[in-house]
Amino acid sequence: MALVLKCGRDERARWRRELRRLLPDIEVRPWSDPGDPDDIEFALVWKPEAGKLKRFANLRAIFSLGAGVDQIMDDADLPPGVPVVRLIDAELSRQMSEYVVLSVLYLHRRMPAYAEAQKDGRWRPLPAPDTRSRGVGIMGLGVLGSDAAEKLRPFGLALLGWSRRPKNIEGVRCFHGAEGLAPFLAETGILVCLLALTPETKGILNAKTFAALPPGAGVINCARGGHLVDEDLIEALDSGHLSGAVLDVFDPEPLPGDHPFWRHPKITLTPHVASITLVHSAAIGIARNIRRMRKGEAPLAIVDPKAGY
Ligand code: NDP
Ligand code: OXD
Repeated sequence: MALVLKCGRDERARWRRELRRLLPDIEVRPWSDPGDPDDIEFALVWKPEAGKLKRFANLRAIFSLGAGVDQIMDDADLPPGVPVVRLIDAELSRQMSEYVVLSVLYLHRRMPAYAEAQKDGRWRPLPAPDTRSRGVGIMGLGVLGSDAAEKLRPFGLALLGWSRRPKNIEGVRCFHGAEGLAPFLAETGILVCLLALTPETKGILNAKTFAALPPGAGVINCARGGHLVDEDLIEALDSGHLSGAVLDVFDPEPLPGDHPFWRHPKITLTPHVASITLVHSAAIGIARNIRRMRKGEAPLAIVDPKAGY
């Protein structure tokens, strides 16, 4: 049995080691030199080049190396009938929730304004924020969004959530679908994007969405750069309608050196590090799914090709 691996150069040896440890009879082959393509039963990939997966005629599953599968589903030429399997991993959820809690509290406690004041050497106390009335709205209540909501709950903020299908989450006022978006945004003082990127959600963080948020709102995007219309964010920040933004993801990546986000005083940015796949943890779930398939069972967390995530 052979598995073809496409990951960053730095992680290659680690993935090979972990997969061999967990599945001793598996042969791990590099993407650039997979040998006889007919030997390949499984692919473990991040951003495979479009059209390349279909060269493996005996492929049984495509495992994503990240939680977001847009980097695979973008390929219009995927081998038909082969399941794409998402990465669900407790370490990914833990890291993302840390990032969301950090960023929400950072905006809630007006840290961007204090950072500005510090630059100018100004002692400028602002009124105390009212935690109970601060609406924190999470767009995307999937694996990561629902974990972030759970981790935010103890802080006593007013939690809201928005998703495609109805949800019932303790301590979160849940909205869904196109008709749920406006009432959700109207009460959201800090907006967190943890949506899947699909044709429906592309560009959803745009001028219309920002205008529907209360004045002074903040925005956190840790999903995909494609969700955000960059110029609309800059305009909403410069007009004073939005007070600050924390961004971890961009389109394109790396963010070009001359992009205005780098030097915008109301933007805090990080280089797509909100949650990083940890090999030792992620490999366990992938090995479990391969074992399931060997027993004739379907892998867990299959992407719905119609929904695109
Ligand atoms: P899930 O698939 O579990 O959740 C996706 C969420 O998006 C679901 O709640 C889904 O709604 C919602 N959604 C999709 N389409 C729509 C729509 N048209 N309208 C409203 N809601 C919609 O994904 P994860 O939680 O695992 O991951 C979320 C994203 O986080 C990933 O897709 C990836 O882009 C990003 N990510 C970023 C990382 C980083 O380091 N910055 C690291 C890991 C992930 P429903 O629940 O109703 O289906
Ligand atoms: C992911 C990511 O999708 O790192 O896991 O962005």
